[in-house]
Amino acid sequence: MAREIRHIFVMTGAGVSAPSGIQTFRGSDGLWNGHKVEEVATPWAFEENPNRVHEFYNDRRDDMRSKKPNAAHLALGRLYEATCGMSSETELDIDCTLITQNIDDLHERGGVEQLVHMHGDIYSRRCVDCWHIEEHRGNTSVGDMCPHCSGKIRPHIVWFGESPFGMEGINLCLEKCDLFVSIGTSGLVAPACNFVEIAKENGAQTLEFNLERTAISHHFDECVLGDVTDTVPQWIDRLIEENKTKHDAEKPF
Ligand code: BJW
Repeated sequence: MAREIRHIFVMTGAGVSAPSGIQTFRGSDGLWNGHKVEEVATPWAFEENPNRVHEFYNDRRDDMRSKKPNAAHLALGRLYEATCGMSSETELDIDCTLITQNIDDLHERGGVEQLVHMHGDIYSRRCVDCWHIEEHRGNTSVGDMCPHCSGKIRPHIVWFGESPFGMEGINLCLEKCDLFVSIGTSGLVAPACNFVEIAKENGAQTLEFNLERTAISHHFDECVLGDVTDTVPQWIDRLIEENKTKHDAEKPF
């Protein structure tokens, strides 16, 4: 029998922001289609040509500024409010951890106040020497220096060959979650593509949302095919409704 859901782990990828007009990475209209990954998303690329890398992220930041959260972001904001919101008694007796591989801020603007950006965040930059991190919403250029140690500045983004952020907390959540949900990711990039197997080994139910089957679909108990702006709000409405009833029934009065 499936165990009761007390902890949900939601991981999102580029597919959740695609309906907002932010390009995904792979596929015929993907970002990597116009760029060589190794020229812009590796530490070696930055060493060799920092100007090109800054321009790549400056352009993407400019593009992202006008984008708005879509129905899937807003639904996840509702889930956040119902499970982790600021009110002393949340609607559901469930907690939820949200992790995104995306570097945009559409989850935050959709109402999720706390989440881990495991591949970094396009509105932050850091010093390559002392790791001073600062929020920065404008452009960065090669001449910009760290205010603390005058070191070189780079995007606060995880490139290939670098360690994703928050892995310790992610591993703990993968061990304890009862439901692991993957939304809009191709399952081609490690370590995120391995999370479903870890959660499953620890007894979690697993659920995938995508337009099509992915490289990791066979690991999931259930795959819901369709646009995330339809499928995710439907799932979250149902989850809240079903669990609210349970939560109310458990109250003594
Ligand atoms: C919809 C939809 C709609 C669309 N509705 N669905 C050889 C050499 C060097 C490294 C390696 C190597 N072999 C393996 C590695 C490891 C490497 C890796 O996995 N490489 C593979 C590509 C082979 N990984 C790493 O290097 C990572 N680090 C690491 O492993 O460190 C070791 C370590 C592990 C654990 C602990 C400690 C240490 C780092 C990976 C960094 C990834 N960085 C990027 C770019 C930076 C951010 C940026 O510039 O934006 O992150 S790559 C890019 O891919 C980006 C994404 O976050 C990531 C995942 O992509 P995502 O989100 O899945 O997007 P897509 O485009 O692939 O898929 C979109 C999906 O949405 C599709 O399935 C669509 O169908 C779907 N979709 N519209 C529903 N409307």
